[in-house]
Amino acid sequence: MQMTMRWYGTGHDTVTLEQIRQTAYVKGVITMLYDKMPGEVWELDEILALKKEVEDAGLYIAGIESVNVSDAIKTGSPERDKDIDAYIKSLENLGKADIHMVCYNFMPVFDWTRTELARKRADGTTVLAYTQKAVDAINPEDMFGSIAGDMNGTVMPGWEPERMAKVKELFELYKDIDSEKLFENLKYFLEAIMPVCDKYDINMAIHPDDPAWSVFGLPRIIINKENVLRMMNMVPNKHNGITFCTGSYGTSLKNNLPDMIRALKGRIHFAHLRNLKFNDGEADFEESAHLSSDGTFDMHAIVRALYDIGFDGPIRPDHGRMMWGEVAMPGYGLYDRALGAAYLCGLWEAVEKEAKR
Ligand SMILES: [Mn+2]
Repeated sequence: MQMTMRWYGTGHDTVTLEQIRQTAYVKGVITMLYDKMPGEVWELDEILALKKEVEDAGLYIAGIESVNVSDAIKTGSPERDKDIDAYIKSLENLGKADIHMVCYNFMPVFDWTRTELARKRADGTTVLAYTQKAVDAINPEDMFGSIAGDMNGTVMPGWEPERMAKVKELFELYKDIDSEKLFENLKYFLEAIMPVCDKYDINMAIHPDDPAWSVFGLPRIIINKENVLRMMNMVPNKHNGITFCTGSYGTSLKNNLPDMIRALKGRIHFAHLRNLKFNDGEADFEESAHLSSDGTFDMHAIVRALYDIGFDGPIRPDHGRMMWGEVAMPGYGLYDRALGAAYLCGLWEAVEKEAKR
């Protein structure tokens, strides 16, 4: 296991590499070239400059989150081959820079959906939250406007204002895309990129859809064990793997997280660990502290399952609460993610020492 933290890059993140290194728990970062649009090539010199900056700070790049997949690839439009060529070139350059894990997602239109970015808890911290009622009451075009005021002046990946200004057109693009078509387009994409992944030993780690059900009538496919196994089996290559995000799979209480981890052994290349607290069935949940007792998940059982399958990839504490007066991108402040990293390292050490006794 490698404990990491997501870092958006100088000028984009309120957290510095020095602060991350000083946590002592976190040795690596998960980062990205922030300004790259889907379909654009990640040039080798840009990747190497990012790598040098991280290494000069005493850390290393444990993986990329994300190299984004274009709408042309997701919808299977005629321009997709050009975008896939660019994607392959980016992977090749990452491989040459000795980076071997890439997270991506295949979600239509919205990368993830929360209806509140700053729900106030009783202790004064704020958290991201979701209620189905709020989604049902809103037009997709108004989704961005309803949460934009809570972004603390940051630009949240997947929710770029330029992209959100075109939501109507985006919905138009996806109007004939159902789950089957999306699976087909994912297969086409994966088959095209596997050779370069084999050549440079790059583990592709698809991020699950969040929440794990259809919103606004858009298809969602990476949502449960059955669908993930289907995805893995349709392109049977160990480089075709997943990001196990507990906060995304866990939005559906039907998903047994430790059981899923055990079933997906060997193909989990990256883990996002966070806890959710359900307030009213599946219709209302908020992102609690990582601590098991603050939420609904048994974090010990999740870490235990990862340990048992021999997981050796990067883990990152996922979204944290906003606390201690910090102003940062919602979910991506330093303080609560540092607490999360410390807690997860503690769980890991305990599980490991117990197992070896
Ligand atoms: Mn995640």
